[in-house]
Amino acid sequence: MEIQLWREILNPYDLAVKELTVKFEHLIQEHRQQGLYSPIEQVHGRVKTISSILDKAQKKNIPINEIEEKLEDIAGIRIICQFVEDIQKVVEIIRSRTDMKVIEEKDYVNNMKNSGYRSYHMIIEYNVETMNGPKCIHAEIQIRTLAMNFWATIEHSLQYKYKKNIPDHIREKLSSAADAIIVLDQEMSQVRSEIMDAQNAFQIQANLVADI
Ligand code: 0O2
Repeated sequence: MEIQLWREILNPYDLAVKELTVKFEHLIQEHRQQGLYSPIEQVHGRVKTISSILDKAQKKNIPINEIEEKLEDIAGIRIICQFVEDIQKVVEIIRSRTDMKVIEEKDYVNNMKNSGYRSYHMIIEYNVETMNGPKCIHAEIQIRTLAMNFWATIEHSLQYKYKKNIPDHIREKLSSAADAIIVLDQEMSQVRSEIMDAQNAFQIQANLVADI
């Protein structure tokens, strides 16, 4: 397929990623302006690269004309939370929104993948308005803690380095690191209320200074 045609196909996904990123970033801002703790700490978005789309389609035996229908993560949003408890709050926020429709959920937070990967995935339908009119696309929202994100980022880089064949001794290290992350997230949850209070007090102070 020609590069220009790919650009046309990916344009609505690019728009969706931009819009969704702004919407979730705005939620953080709304919470902070009201001196409230935000369950969302950071938001990142990306459109899958053409080579990554083609690799995944080949791996899953998806014909080229069915890629848009069957590959649900061409548009990807990653929401990073401070605490495990925040993940459920974000899930509920997304479920209750009228501008996106949840069509699938995968809970790898409570059902860790064999690799050690943990994250909550939601596939949504989202409408964008393009030059050619409205288009409904799929997007994947991954919700995870800072600690889960640390693990997934390192593991993803290793998968890339070793072309998905990570040596056993490194796999073992990743597996024990994944267990350590579960413990870390549990320990941080135990001091959650103290941290939330401290951050709220800091935010209120910052808002007051900004108003002066
Ligand atoms: P990229 O490069 O991040 O876009 P699967 O058949 O399991 O490979 P599927 O059916 O699309 O994938 O759904 P799943 O399991 O929900 O995984 C989708 C995405 O979750 C992946 O996209 C990764 O971003 C992330 N993910 C899933 N498993 C792992 C894992 O073991 N380690 C890491 N680091 N990330 C994972 P892509 O397209 O595989 O990769």
